[in-house]
Amino acid sequence: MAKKVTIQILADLAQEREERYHSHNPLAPGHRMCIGCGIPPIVNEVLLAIDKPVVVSTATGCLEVTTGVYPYTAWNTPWIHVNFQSAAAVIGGVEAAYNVLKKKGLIGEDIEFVAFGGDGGTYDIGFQALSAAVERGHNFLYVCYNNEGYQNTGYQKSSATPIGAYTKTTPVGSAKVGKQEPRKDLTMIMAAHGIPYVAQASPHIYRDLTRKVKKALTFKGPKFINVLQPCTLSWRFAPEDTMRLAKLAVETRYWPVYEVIHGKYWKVNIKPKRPKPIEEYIAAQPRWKHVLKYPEIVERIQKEVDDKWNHLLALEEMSKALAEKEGIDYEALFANPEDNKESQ
Ligand SMILES: Cc1ncc(C[n+]2csc(CCOP(=O)(O)OP(=O)(O)O)c2C)c(N)n1
Ligand code: SF4
Repeated sequence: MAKKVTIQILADLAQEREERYHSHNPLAPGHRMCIGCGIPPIVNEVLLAIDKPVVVSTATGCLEVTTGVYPYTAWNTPWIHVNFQSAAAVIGGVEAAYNVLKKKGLIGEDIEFVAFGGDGGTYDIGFQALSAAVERGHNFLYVCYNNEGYQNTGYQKSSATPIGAYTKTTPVGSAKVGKQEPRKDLTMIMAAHGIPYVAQASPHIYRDLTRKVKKALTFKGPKFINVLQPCTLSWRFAPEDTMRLAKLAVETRYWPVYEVIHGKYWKVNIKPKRPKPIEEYIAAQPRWKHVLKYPEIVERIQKEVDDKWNHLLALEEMSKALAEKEGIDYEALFANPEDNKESQ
């Protein structure tokens, strides 16, 4: 009897989850992203963390081409695809129009505005539009799903591609071994805009990502979250290893997860006690593992990782001291928004 009841409960739970997935999931199943692609969990975690109606804009890229193949759509929420460089400009325009309609009493409900762009559409071609939209102070959240290359067009390098990685435009040969330049640090650049909230996140720590979205939305004005997104096809790992790759990126400190409030207060969310060497992360990716034959390149990558990590820790320490000087409760600044709700 007990067994039968348990099976029924599990069946009900599965049914409920299924219904929730189909009725509330902002990005429905049936899109055409590659098996194991890191984009769908990121988009779903971000949008499921938002309790209000949402309008989404996306730049051209894998997310867009796989979710809006005419006459189908995977979007269960109002969605605008715009040209490659304009996701931030367009969501800013939509938010401005909404403000006018709200002022005229033509819209009553509160709506959130979210833009998604790949690293090509965010670090490179959409950067000017993004920087301008946040400078204008529009109230929106921009999420970069960062797969470190232009994947939709077959993997060309972007300014997020790491040193030594193979791409179609940074081949590996006797003259040059993959990409020569280090990754652009867009999260730092966005923090330098002094906007209310900036963060880095990883899809394998989905609770952290959810919390960051909720935290971001407690601020009015522009917010930016940069999420590392392992790309099965171009990084060339097995589809079941997506979250393992994301985890390794954090464990090696290649992708620190942290948040910045008003460009002033910094908090590193995860500090691996025994950080893994960068070789482990590199070795897991056929797009990159050729560099293991070149100790000087590995050393350069490890140095980049260590320098950035130490810089982040220094910023964290400095902001703690600053908060103290200003009489601000540093821990309260980064408190979980759900905790605040409970204590109200
Ligand atoms: C102005 C312009 N240049 C180039 C293209 C071709 N194009 C479409 S998607 C894309 C790559 C997008 O890369 P990214 O933003 O990193 O997103 P991902 O494909 O990785 O999702 C390119 C180069 C375009 N659509 N418009
Ligand atoms: S190419 Fe990469 S980013 Fe694009 S859908 Fe496939 S796995 Fe995802």
